[in-house]
Amino acid sequence: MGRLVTLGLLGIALALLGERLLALRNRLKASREIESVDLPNCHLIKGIEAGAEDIDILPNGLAFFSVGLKIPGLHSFAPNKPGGILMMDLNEEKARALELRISRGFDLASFNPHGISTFIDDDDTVYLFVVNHPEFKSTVEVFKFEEEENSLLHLKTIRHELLPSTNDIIAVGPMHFYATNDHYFFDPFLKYLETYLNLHWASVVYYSPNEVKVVAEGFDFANGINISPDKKYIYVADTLAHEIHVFEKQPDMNLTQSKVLPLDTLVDNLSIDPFSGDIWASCHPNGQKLFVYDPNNPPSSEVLRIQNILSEKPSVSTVYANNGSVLQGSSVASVYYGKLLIGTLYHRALYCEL
Ligand SMILES: *[C@@H]1O[C@H](CO)[C@@H](O)[C@H](O)[C@H]1NC(C)=O
Ligand SMILES: *[C@H]1O[C@H](CO)[C@@H](O)[C@H](O)[C@H]1NC(C)=O
Repeated sequence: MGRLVTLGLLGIALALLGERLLALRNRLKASREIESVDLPNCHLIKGIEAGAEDIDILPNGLAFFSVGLKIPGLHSFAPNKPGGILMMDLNEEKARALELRISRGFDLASFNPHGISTFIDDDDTVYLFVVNHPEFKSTVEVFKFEEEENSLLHLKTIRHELLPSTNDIIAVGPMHFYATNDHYFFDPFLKYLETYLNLHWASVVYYSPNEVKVVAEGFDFANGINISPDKKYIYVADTLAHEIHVFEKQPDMNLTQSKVLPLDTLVDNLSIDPFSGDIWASCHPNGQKLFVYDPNNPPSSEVLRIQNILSEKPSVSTVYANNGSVLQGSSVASVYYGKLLIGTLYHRALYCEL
């Protein structure tokens, strides 16, 4: 009798695990293949061979790239090289990416940059916020950009218990930002379990020197975050739920949900066209290929443009799609006056004239 009960329980446990595994395959869109959508005028950017996880472009056309991200379990083409921040002037005919110098005192050896965001203060000071994973922990580094010297002056390292697994960031002040946590847990095994069990414990946190608070939660895997040009709305990509969430920003910086846009792909970074307000979403059509790297069947890339997100019927168009023969694992797409930059998690970066 006891043995029958044990067998029964074992059967139920196996069925549950099987169901979770099947659900995970769906969340990863493990069986999705894509049709190519080509852009005519594109070239790979020299000097970026091992990922350009995030890109942020200043109004004057200077683009920042965070490069060399390493995450446990994720492939890397340069596992021993620390990460860095590159800059490229999009106004130049033959724009090239140059590495920015970082001020002394900052630990470059453990620099592992992820999401980035810029903020321009009233006095024109440019702050660069960088999500960093030194020894796979999460911090936010605040730098001041010194354009004449092509350098970054390190101002502050922010650590907080509400920022256990930070992914992306959008700055809203010189020491103020919203950030996504892609997991609730800090420990790699618990993170894995959290994702596997589909707990939906990922969150968005508001940080300021005076107040730090969770302002949205219940995400499967909160990833890219950005803000509308009028600064009224915050957009959050939930990668494993295949959604973009739209929140209205309140005067106290709390967020109230105004809509959720379902998509057929794993959305990574979101960037905003400063003029039209269109959202450019860089996506992973097939998450399985991204996490289980096979050079013969590499991860693909997909860039979506979403117009009129606040309207009844937002329009979603595929601007670029590639099976990995050119670009693998697109994680960010950023536009500047008819130019499109597409970065990837651990591969190269593409520069296109639209
Ligand atoms: C990707 O597409 C190209 C043609 O566009 C094809 O030659 C190549 O075999 C495809 N690669 C994979 C991995 O499917
Ligand atoms: C995604 O893109 C945004 C905006 O360009 C950036 O701030 C963020 O760091 C990027 N990276 C990730 C991992 O979401």
